[in-house]
Amino acid sequence: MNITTLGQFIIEKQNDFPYAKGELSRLLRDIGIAAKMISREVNKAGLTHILGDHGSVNVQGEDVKKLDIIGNETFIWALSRGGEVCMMASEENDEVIPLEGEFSKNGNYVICIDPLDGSSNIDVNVSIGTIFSIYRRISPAGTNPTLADALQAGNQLVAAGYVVYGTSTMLVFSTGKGVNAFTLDPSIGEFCLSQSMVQTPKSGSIYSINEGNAAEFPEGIKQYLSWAKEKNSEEKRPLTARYIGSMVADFHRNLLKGGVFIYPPTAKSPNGKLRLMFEGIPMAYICEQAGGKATNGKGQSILDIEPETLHQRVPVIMGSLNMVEKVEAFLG
Ligand code: AHM
Ligand code: MG
Repeated sequence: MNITTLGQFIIEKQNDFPYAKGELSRLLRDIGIAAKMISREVNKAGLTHILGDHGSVNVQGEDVKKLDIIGNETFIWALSRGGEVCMMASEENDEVIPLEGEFSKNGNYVICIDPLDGSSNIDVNVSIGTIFSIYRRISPAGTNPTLADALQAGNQLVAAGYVVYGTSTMLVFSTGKGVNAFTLDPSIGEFCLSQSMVQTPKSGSIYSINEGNAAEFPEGIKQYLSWAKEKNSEEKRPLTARYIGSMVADFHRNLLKGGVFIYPPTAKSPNGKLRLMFEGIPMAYICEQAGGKATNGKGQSILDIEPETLHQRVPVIMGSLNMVEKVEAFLG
């Protein structure tokens, strides 16, 4: 049988990992466990209206929690046990969360996480995701971690990835040597390697943007959208519009098929909607590791932005190299 489980892959590849190999291996394994637990909860989410909605008490007399809260708590639990992570920052929490496991203070890593991205799709059985990024702490091990340990630019990342809860559950991550994708086989409860060294096509036909906001987009984006819809068979236009409204799912499709994902500034959100630490940086890292490009539309790579606050937002143009450069050309 030609199957490589996540556990086997991590052990086989750990010589490629930066820093102390065993620590990052254990950390990635813990992320895999948390992802499987969240996947289980996502799969039974449709039953919550039978068992009780958020804020109510279900038939077993337990409080029913929102899936994003469950996701957050699952990661805190999974990462507190191992002792590799000293601190977590989450889209769900205003402040950083120092972990309180017995060995956490000695942990060398900080993790930033969006435990359940695509909240508008949670209740309607449409794909959602988890996004994570892993940094080496700056403060010395054994001391209390600080906000500065989390506020690091994407070019300092040790690893990043996402989980997409779609028709199947997939874990896609990079430790800086390419992108590998694993699919959860529920019959054996293991993530199995399904695509190694993923490369995104240099060009594609898909553009993904919430065009409902078009009236508020920068002029260059409006012009790009008109160009994308023009008929030009030699240049394979019009392009194809695809937008789920879950960044992980939109990004994952474009990564495999070739496309560009755009969340531009709008009059209402001058820095766009997506968060630099929890969505912009980790997805930009995967994109670039797969041969794509990720920019803020102002000539700066998302990975080079120095974060100032935990929840700051960033405009995003990411995906196939040629398609991102085309959008940039319209922005001037
Ligand atoms: P969330 O973190 O509240 O779920 O918001 C992030 C999501 C992304 O997954 C998605 O790309 C975007 O919001 C969609 O926003 P919009 O509905 O404005 O198009
Ligand atoms: Mg989010």
